[in-house]
Amino acid sequence: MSNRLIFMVLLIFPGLFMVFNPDAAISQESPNDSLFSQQWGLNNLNTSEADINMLEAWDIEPGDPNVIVAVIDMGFDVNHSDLQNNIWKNPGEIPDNGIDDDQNGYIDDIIGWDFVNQSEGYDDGNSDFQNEDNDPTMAQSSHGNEVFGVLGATTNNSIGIAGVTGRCKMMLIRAGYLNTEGKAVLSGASISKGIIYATDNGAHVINISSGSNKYSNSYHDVLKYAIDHGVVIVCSAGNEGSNSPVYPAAYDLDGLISVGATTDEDKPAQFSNRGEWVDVSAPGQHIVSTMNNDRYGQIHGTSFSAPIVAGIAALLVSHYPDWTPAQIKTQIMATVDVRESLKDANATSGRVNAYRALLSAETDDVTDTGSNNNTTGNTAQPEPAVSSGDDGGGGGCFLSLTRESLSDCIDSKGVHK
Ligand SMILES: [Ca+2]
Ligand SMILES: [Ca+2]
Ligand SMILES: [Ca+2]
Ligand SMILES: [Ca+2]
Repeated sequence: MSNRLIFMVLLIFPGLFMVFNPDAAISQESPNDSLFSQQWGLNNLNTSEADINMLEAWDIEPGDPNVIVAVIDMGFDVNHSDLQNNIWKNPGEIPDNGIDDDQNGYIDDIIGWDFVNQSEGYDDGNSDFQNEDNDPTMAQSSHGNEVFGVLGATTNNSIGIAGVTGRCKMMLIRAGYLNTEGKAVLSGASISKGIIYATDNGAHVINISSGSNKYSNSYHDVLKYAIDHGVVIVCSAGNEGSNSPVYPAAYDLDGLISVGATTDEDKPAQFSNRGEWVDVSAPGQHIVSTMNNDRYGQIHGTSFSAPIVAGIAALLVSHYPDWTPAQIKTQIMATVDVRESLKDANATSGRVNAYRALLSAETDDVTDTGSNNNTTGNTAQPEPAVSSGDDGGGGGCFLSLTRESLSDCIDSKGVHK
Protein backbone atom coordinates (compact mmCIF):
# COMPACT_ATOMS: atom_id res chain seq x y z
CA MET A 1 0.00 0.00 0.00
CA SER A 2 1.44 3.34 -0.96
CA ASN A 3 1.89 6.07 1.60
CA ARG A 4 -0.55 8.22 -0.34
CA LEU A 5 -3.27 5.61 -0.04
CA ILE A 6 -2.68 5.23 3.69
CA PHE A 7 -2.81 8.99 4.03
CA MET A 8 -6.14 9.19 2.22
CA VAL A 9 -7.61 6.46 4.41
CA LEU A 10 -6.35 8.27 7.44
CA LEU A 11 -8.12 11.45 6.40
CA ILE A 12 -11.40 9.71 5.82
CA PHE A 13 -11.44 7.09 8.53
CA PRO A 14 -8.93 8.08 11.16
CA GLY A 15 -10.44 5.80 13.79
CA LEU A 16 -10.63 2.78 11.52
CA PHE A 17 -7.07 3.38 10.38
CA MET A 18 -5.81 3.15 13.92
CA VAL A 19 -7.63 -0.11 14.45
CA PHE A 20 -6.98 -1.84 11.18
CA ASN A 21 -3.53 -0.69 10.10
CA PRO A 22 -1.81 -4.06 9.75
CA ASP A 23 1.64 -2.50 10.05
CA ALA A 24 0.90 -1.26 13.55
CA ALA A 25 1.31 -4.75 14.95
CA ILE A 26 4.69 -5.27 13.31
CA SER A 27 7.53 -4.03 15.43
CA GLN A 28 10.23 -4.58 12.80
CA GLU A 29 9.68 -1.46 10.77
CA SER A 30 11.93 -0.89 7.77
CA PRO A 31 14.03 2.27 7.83
CA ASN A 32 13.00 4.93 5.31
CA ASP A 33 16.29 4.95 3.35
CA SER A 34 15.31 5.06 -0.32
CA LEU A 35 17.47 2.08 -1.38
CA PHE A 36 16.77 -0.13 1.64
CA SER A 37 14.55 -2.46 -0.37
CA GLN A 38 17.64 -3.32 -2.45
CA GLN A 39 19.72 -4.21 0.60
CA TRP A 40 18.82 -7.90 0.39
CA GLY A 41 21.66 -8.84 2.72
CA LEU A 42 19.98 -6.99 5.56
CA ASN A 43 16.36 -7.79 4.82
CA ASN A 44 15.57 -10.02 1.84
CA LEU A 45 12.20 -9.29 0.26
CA ASN A 46 12.31 -12.34 -2.00
CA THR A 47 11.10 -15.77 -1.03
CA SER A 48 14.55 -17.09 -0.28
CA GLU A 49 15.80 -15.99 3.14
CA ALA A 50 19.57 -15.56 3.11
CA ASP A 51 19.59 -12.22 4.94
CA ILE A 52 21.05 -11.46 8.38
CA ASN A 53 17.70 -10.53 10.02
CA MET A 54 18.72 -6.92 10.41
CA LEU A 55 15.33 -5.47 11.34
CA GLU A 56 14.87 -7.95 14.18
CA ALA A 57 18.44 -7.26 15.35
CA TRP A 58 17.88 -3.47 15.40
CA ASP A 59 14.84 -4.04 17.61
CA ILE A 60 17.19 -5.47 20.23
CA GLU A 61 20.12 -3.10 19.67
CA PRO A 62 20.11 -0.09 17.34
CA GLY A 63 23.78 0.71 18.00
CA ASP A 64 25.44 2.91 20.61
CA PRO A 65 26.82 6.23 19.24
CA ASN A 66 29.73 5.85 21.67
CA VAL A 67 30.89 2.67 19.96
CA ILE A 68 33.62 3.37 17.39
CA VAL A 69 34.47 1.30 14.31
CA ALA A 70 37.73 2.07 12.53
CA VAL A 71 37.66 1.51 8.78
CA ILE A 72 41.17 0.95 7.40
CA ASP A 73 40.96 1.25 3.64
CA MET A 74 41.59 3.43 0.62
CA GLY A 75 40.42 7.00 1.23
CA PHE A 76 36.91 8.27 1.88
CA ASP A 77 34.47 10.91 0.67
CA VAL A 78 33.86 12.64 3.99
CA ASN A 79 31.25 14.94 2.43
CA HIS A 80 28.97 12.14 1.21
CA SER A 81 25.51 13.07 2.44
CA ASP A 82 24.79 9.51 3.62
CA LEU A 83 28.11 9.15 5.46
CA GLN A 84 29.13 12.48 6.96
CA ASN A 85 26.89 12.27 10.01
CA ASN A 86 28.38 8.98 11.19
CA ILE A 87 32.04 9.98 11.11
CA TRP A 88 33.85 9.81 14.45
CA LYS A 89 35.09 13.12 15.85
CA ASN A 90 38.16 13.12 18.08
CA PRO A 91 36.82 14.74 21.26
CA GLY A 92 40.23 15.94 22.47
CA GLU A 93 41.42 17.66 19.32
CA ILE A 94 40.76 21.27 18.29
CA PRO A 95 40.70 21.46 14.47
CA ASP A 96 43.09 23.45 12.32
CA ASN A 97 45.17 25.09 15.05
CA GLY A 98 48.40 23.28 14.20
CA ILE A 99 48.56 21.90 17.76
CA ASP A 100 48.33 18.28 18.92
CA ASP A 101 45.77 19.20 21.57
CA ASP A 102 45.17 15.67 22.89
CA GLN A 103 48.89 14.85 22.71
CA ASN A 104 48.36 11.56 20.92
CA GLY A 105 51.19 12.28 18.49
CA TYR A 106 48.96 13.49 15.64
CA ILE A 107 48.32 17.16 14.93
CA ASP A 108 44.72 18.12 14.14
CA ASP A 109 43.52 14.53 13.79
CA ILE A 110 39.80 15.22 13.82
CA ILE A 111 38.26 12.21 12.04
CA GLY A 112 41.19 9.79 11.75
CA TRP A 113 44.46 9.89 9.81
CA ASP A 114 46.01 9.32 6.38
CA PHE A 115 48.93 6.94 6.96
CA VAL A 116 49.97 6.70 3.31
CA ASN A 117 53.65 7.54 3.05
CA GLN A 118 55.10 6.21 -0.21
CA SER A 119 58.13 7.27 -2.20
CA GLU A 120 56.34 6.55 -5.48
CA GLY A 121 52.81 6.16 -6.73
CA TYR A 122 50.44 7.12 -9.51
CA ASP A 123 50.82 10.86 -9.94
CA ASP A 124 47.79 12.64 -11.36
CA GLY A 125 48.67 15.86 -9.58
CA ASN A 126 46.31 15.10 -6.74
CA SER A 127 47.37 11.63 -5.66
CA ASP A 128 48.47 12.44 -2.11
CA PHE A 129 50.63 9.34 -1.67
CA GLN A 130 53.84 10.85 -0.29
CA ASN A 131 53.22 12.27 3.16
CA GLU A 132 51.02 11.35 6.07
CA ASP A 133 48.39 13.94 6.89
CA ASN A 134 45.16 14.46 8.82
CA ASP A 135 42.94 14.19 5.74
CA PRO A 136 41.90 10.60 4.87
CA THR A 137 39.95 11.57 1.77
CA MET A 138 40.66 10.12 -1.67
CA ALA A 139 39.12 11.05 -4.99
CA GLN A 140 40.58 8.20 -7.07
CA SER A 141 38.92 5.22 -5.39
CA SER A 142 35.45 4.56 -4.02
CA HIS A 143 36.42 1.37 -2.18
CA GLY A 144 36.67 3.02 1.24
CA ASN A 145 33.22 4.60 0.83
CA GLU A 146 31.72 1.31 -0.26
CA VAL A 147 33.00 -0.41 2.88
CA PHE A 148 32.03 2.54 5.09
CA GLY A 149 28.52 2.62 3.61
CA VAL A 150 27.78 -1.05 4.28
CA LEU A 151 29.00 -0.60 7.82
CA GLY A 152 27.90 2.83 8.80
CA ALA A 153 25.79 4.77 6.31
CA THR A 154 23.24 6.93 8.09
CA THR A 155 20.16 4.82 8.76
CA ASN A 156 16.63 6.22 8.52
CA ASN A 157 17.58 9.59 6.97
CA SER A 158 15.34 9.03 3.88
CA ILE A 159 18.28 8.85 1.46
CA GLY A 160 20.45 6.08 0.12
CA ILE A 161 21.19 3.04 2.22
CA ALA A 162 21.14 1.91 5.84
CA GLY A 163 24.39 0.94 7.56
CA VAL A 164 24.51 -2.18 9.73
CA THR A 165 25.83 -0.32 12.77
CA GLY A 166 22.96 2.16 12.73
CA ARG A 167 24.25 4.84 15.08
CA CYS A 168 27.88 3.84 15.81
CA LYS A 169 30.68 6.16 14.64
CA MET A 170 33.33 5.46 12.01
CA MET A 171 37.00 6.38 12.51
CA LEU A 172 38.53 6.86 9.06
CA ILE A 173 42.00 5.44 8.48
CA ARG A 174 43.52 5.76 5.03
CA ALA A 175 46.21 3.20 4.16
CA GLY A 176 45.70 2.80 0.41
CA TYR A 177 46.95 4.57 -2.71
CA LEU A 178 47.36 3.99 -6.43
CA ASN A 179 50.71 2.49 -7.40
CA THR A 180 52.66 3.65 -10.45
CA GLU A 181 50.45 1.42 -12.65
CA GLY A 182 47.34 3.04 -11.24
CA LYS A 183 46.34 -0.07 -9.27
CA ALA A 184 44.73 0.32 -5.84
CA VAL A 185 47.02 -1.14 -3.18
CA LEU A 186 47.29 -0.85 0.57
CA SER A 187 50.55 -0.57 2.47
CA GLY A 188 51.08 -3.12 5.26
CA ALA A 189 53.10 -0.56 7.22
CA SER A 190 50.35 2.05 6.84
CA ILE A 191 47.69 -0.46 7.89
CA SER A 192 49.76 -1.42 10.93
CA LYS A 193 50.19 2.19 11.99
CA GLY A 194 46.45 2.64 11.50
CA ILE A 195 45.65 -0.35 13.71
CA ILE A 196 47.80 1.07 16.51
CA TYR A 197 46.25 4.53 16.09
CA ALA A 198 42.72 3.09 16.16
CA THR A 199 43.50 0.97 19.22
CA ASP A 200 45.08 3.82 21.18
CA ASN A 201 42.30 6.27 20.28
CA GLY A 202 39.25 4.30 21.35
CA ALA A 203 38.14 2.06 18.48
CA HIS A 204 36.14 -1.01 19.56
CA VAL A 205 36.09 -2.74 16.16
CA ILE A 206 38.45 -2.51 13.16
CA ASN A 207 37.42 -3.49 9.62
CA ILE A 208 40.13 -4.51 7.15
CA SER A 209 38.83 -5.30 3.64
CA SER A 210 42.22 -6.00 2.08
CA GLY A 211 44.97 -8.57 2.16
CA SER A 212 47.62 -10.63 0.42
CA ASN A 213 49.10 -14.14 0.55
CA LYS A 214 52.13 -12.93 2.49
CA TYR A 215 52.47 -13.80 6.17
CA SER A 216 54.00 -10.96 8.16
CA ASN A 217 55.13 -11.36 11.77
CA SER A 218 54.91 -7.63 12.43
CA TYR A 219 51.38 -7.39 11.00
CA HIS A 220 50.36 -10.37 13.16
CA ASP A 221 51.84 -8.77 16.28
CA VAL A 222 50.08 -5.47 15.64
CA LEU A 223 46.74 -7.26 15.31
CA LYS A 224 47.41 -9.13 18.55
CA TYR A 225 48.18 -5.80 20.24
CA ALA A 226 44.77 -4.48 19.18
CA ILE A 227 42.91 -7.61 20.30
CA ASP A 228 44.75 -7.63 23.64
CA HIS A 229 43.42 -4.10 24.14
CA GLY A 230 39.83 -5.14 23.56
CA VAL A 231 39.47 -4.44 19.84
CA VAL A 232 37.58 -6.86 17.57
CA ILE A 233 39.23 -7.31 14.15
CA VAL A 234 37.13 -8.23 11.11
CA CYS A 235 38.85 -9.13 7.81
CA SER A 236 37.59 -10.10 4.37
CA ALA A 237 38.74 -13.46 3.00
CA GLY A 238 39.52 -12.27 -0.54
CA ASN A 239 38.16 -12.83 -4.03
CA GLU A 240 40.30 -15.47 -5.75
CA GLY A 241 37.74 -18.27 -5.35
CA SER A 242 40.57 -20.17 -3.68
CA ASN A 243 41.33 -22.24 -0.58
CA SER A 244 44.74 -20.62 -0.15
CA PRO A 245 44.99 -18.55 3.04
CA VAL A 246 45.01 -14.79 2.70
CA TYR A 247 46.33 -12.49 5.43
CA PRO A 248 45.31 -10.80 7.66
CA ALA A 249 42.10 -12.89 7.45
CA ALA A 250 43.98 -16.15 8.02
CA TYR A 251 45.98 -15.09 11.09
CA ASP A 252 44.86 -17.49 13.79
CA LEU A 253 43.90 -15.05 16.54
CA ASP A 254 41.05 -15.10 19.05
CA GLY A 255 39.12 -11.93 18.36
CA LEU A 256 39.93 -11.84 14.61
CA ILE A 257 36.99 -12.85 12.40
CA SER A 258 37.57 -13.72 8.73
CA VAL A 259 34.61 -13.40 6.40
CA GLY A 260 33.70 -14.94 3.04
CA ALA A 261 30.86 -13.85 0.72
CA THR A 262 27.42 -15.36 0.09
CA THR A 263 24.82 -14.82 -2.62
CA ASP A 264 21.13 -14.07 -2.10
CA GLU A 265 20.54 -17.83 -2.30
CA ASP A 266 22.83 -18.53 0.65
CA LYS A 267 25.47 -20.05 -1.60
CA PRO A 268 29.15 -19.18 -1.53
CA ALA A 269 29.80 -16.37 -4.01
CA GLN A 270 31.85 -17.83 -6.85
CA PHE A 271 34.66 -15.34 -6.31
CA SER A 272 34.87 -15.85 -2.54
CA ASN A 273 37.87 -17.53 -0.97
CA ARG A 274 36.91 -20.46 1.26
CA GLY A 275 38.12 -23.08 3.67
CA GLU A 276 38.58 -23.79 7.37
CA TRP A 277 40.63 -20.61 7.78
CA VAL A 278 37.49 -18.58 6.95
CA ASP A 279 35.33 -18.23 10.08
CA VAL A 280 31.93 -17.21 8.70
CA SER A 281 30.25 -15.93 5.54
CA ALA A 282 28.07 -12.87 4.98
CA PRO A 283 26.24 -11.33 2.01
CA GLY A 284 28.74 -10.04 -0.58
CA GLN A 285 27.15 -10.11 -4.02
CA HIS A 286 24.94 -7.40 -5.55
CA ILE A 287 25.56 -5.14 -2.58
CA VAL A 288 24.37 -1.54 -2.86
CA SER A 289 26.59 1.01 -1.21
CA THR A 290 27.85 4.58 -1.20
CA MET A 291 30.43 5.76 -3.73
CA ASN A 292 32.45 8.92 -4.26
CA ASN A 293 30.73 12.20 -5.06
CA ASP A 294 27.42 11.40 -3.37
CA ARG A 295 26.75 8.46 -5.68
CA TYR A 296 25.59 4.89 -5.02
CA GLY A 297 26.50 1.70 -6.82
CA GLN A 298 26.13 -2.05 -6.79
CA ILE A 299 29.28 -4.00 -6.04
CA HIS A 300 30.50 -7.53 -5.32
CA GLY A 301 33.27 -8.76 -3.07
CA THR A 302 34.26 -10.10 0.32
CA SER A 303 35.25 -6.47 1.00
CA PHE A 304 31.55 -5.87 1.60
CA SER A 305 30.92 -9.06 3.58
CA ALA A 306 33.46 -8.07 6.24
CA PRO A 307 31.76 -4.77 7.14
CA ILE A 308 28.46 -6.60 7.63
CA VAL A 309 30.16 -8.71 10.29
CA ALA A 310 32.05 -5.71 11.68
CA GLY A 311 28.65 -4.04 12.03
CA ILE A 312 27.26 -7.02 13.93
CA ALA A 313 30.34 -6.92 16.18
CA ALA A 314 29.68 -3.23 16.85
CA LEU A 315 26.07 -4.00 17.81
CA LEU A 316 27.34 -6.70 20.19
CA VAL A 317 29.83 -4.25 21.72
CA SER A 318 26.94 -1.78 22.08
CA HIS A 319 24.80 -4.39 23.83
CA TYR A 320 27.51 -6.13 25.86
CA PRO A 321 30.29 -3.60 26.42
CA ASP A 322 32.18 -5.91 28.79
CA TRP A 323 32.63 -8.73 26.30
CA THR A 324 36.11 -9.54 25.06
CA PRO A 325 36.91 -9.79 21.33
CA ALA A 326 37.18 -13.56 21.76
CA GLN A 327 33.67 -13.71 23.23
CA ILE A 328 32.26 -11.63 20.39
CA LYS A 329 33.94 -13.88 17.82
CA THR A 330 32.63 -17.00 19.59
CA GLN A 331 29.11 -15.55 19.70
CA ILE A 332 29.04 -14.59 16.00
CA MET A 333 30.36 -18.01 14.98
CA ALA A 334 27.96 -19.89 17.28
CA THR A 335 24.85 -18.15 15.96
CA VAL A 336 25.26 -18.54 12.19
CA ASP A 337 22.50 -20.06 10.07
CA VAL A 338 24.07 -23.36 9.04
CA ARG A 339 23.54 -24.24 5.36
CA GLU A 340 24.48 -27.38 3.46
CA SER A 341 25.55 -25.13 0.60
CA LEU A 342 28.14 -23.46 2.85
CA LYS A 343 29.75 -26.61 4.28
CA ASP A 344 33.02 -26.03 2.43
CA ALA A 345 32.84 -22.23 2.61
CA ASN A 346 34.01 -21.71 6.16
CA ALA A 347 34.63 -23.30 9.56
CA THR A 348 31.01 -22.93 10.71
CA SER A 349 29.23 -23.92 7.46
CA GLY A 350 27.14 -20.84 8.07
CA ARG A 351 26.07 -17.31 7.20
CA VAL A 352 25.95 -14.77 10.02
CA ASN A 353 22.63 -13.81 11.62
CA ALA A 354 22.66 -10.48 13.48
CA TYR A 355 19.39 -11.20 15.27
CA ARG A 356 20.48 -14.58 16.59
CA ALA A 357 23.83 -13.14 17.66
CA LEU A 358 22.05 -10.54 19.77
CA LEU A 359 19.14 -12.75 20.81
CA SER A 360 21.07 -15.67 22.23
CA ALA A 361 23.24 -13.14 23.97
CA GLU A 362 20.17 -12.53 26.11
CA THR A 363 20.67 -15.98 27.60
CA ASP A 364 24.28 -15.13 28.38
CA ASP A 365 25.32 -18.61 27.33
CA VAL A 366 28.60 -17.62 25.78
CA THR A 367 31.66 -19.20 27.31
CA ASP A 368 33.88 -16.63 28.91
CA THR A 369 37.08 -17.12 26.98
CA GLY A 370 39.14 -14.59 28.82
CA SER A 371 39.26 -11.83 31.37
CA ASN A 372 37.56 -8.56 30.64
CA ASN A 373 40.20 -6.56 28.88
CA ASN A 374 37.86 -4.37 26.90
CA THR A 375 39.72 -1.23 27.77
CA THR A 376 40.68 0.56 24.60
CA GLY A 377 43.22 3.28 24.99
CA ASN A 378 45.03 1.30 27.69
CA THR A 379 48.69 1.46 26.77
CA ALA A 380 50.01 -0.76 29.55
CA GLN A 381 51.65 -2.95 26.93
CA PRO A 382 54.19 -1.37 24.62
CA GLU A 383 53.12 -0.73 21.07
CA PRO A 384 54.60 -3.24 18.66
CA ALA A 385 57.13 -1.90 16.23
CA VAL A 386 56.02 -1.26 12.67
CA SER A 387 58.87 -2.02 10.36
CA SER A 388 58.85 0.21 7.31
CA GLY A 389 61.19 -2.29 5.66
CA ASP A 390 58.54 -5.00 5.87
CA ASP A 391 55.67 -3.63 3.86
CA GLY A 392 54.21 -7.01 2.95
CA GLY A 393 50.75 -8.09 3.88
CA GLY A 394 49.01 -4.93 2.81
CA GLY A 395 48.01 -6.16 -0.62
CA GLY A 396 45.03 -5.05 -2.62
CA CYS A 397 41.44 -4.39 -1.71
CA PHE A 398 38.90 -7.12 -2.38
CA LEU A 399 36.58 -5.67 -4.96
CA SER A 400 35.39 -8.36 -7.32
CA LEU A 401 36.12 -7.59 -10.94
CA THR A 402 32.49 -7.50 -11.96
CA ARG A 403 31.07 -4.17 -10.99
CA GLU A 404 27.82 -2.54 -11.98
CA SER A 405 27.29 1.11 -11.33
CA LEU A 406 23.79 2.17 -10.43
CA SER A 407 24.68 5.82 -10.80
CA ASP A 408 22.87 6.00 -14.11
CA CYS A 409 19.56 5.09 -12.53
CA ILE A 410 19.91 6.58 -9.06
CA ASP A 411 20.31 10.28 -8.39
CA SER A 412 22.57 11.93 -5.84
CA LYS A 413 20.07 11.45 -3.03
CA GLY A 414 19.69 7.76 -3.70
CA VAL A 415 16.32 8.16 -5.33
CA HIS A 416 15.45 6.30 -8.50
CA LYS A 417 15.19 8.54 -11.54
CA1 LIG B 1 46.05 14.81 18.25
CA1 LIG C 1 44.62 20.70 17.05
CA1 LIG D 1 45.59 12.93 2.74
CA1 LIG E 1 20.74 6.46 4.54
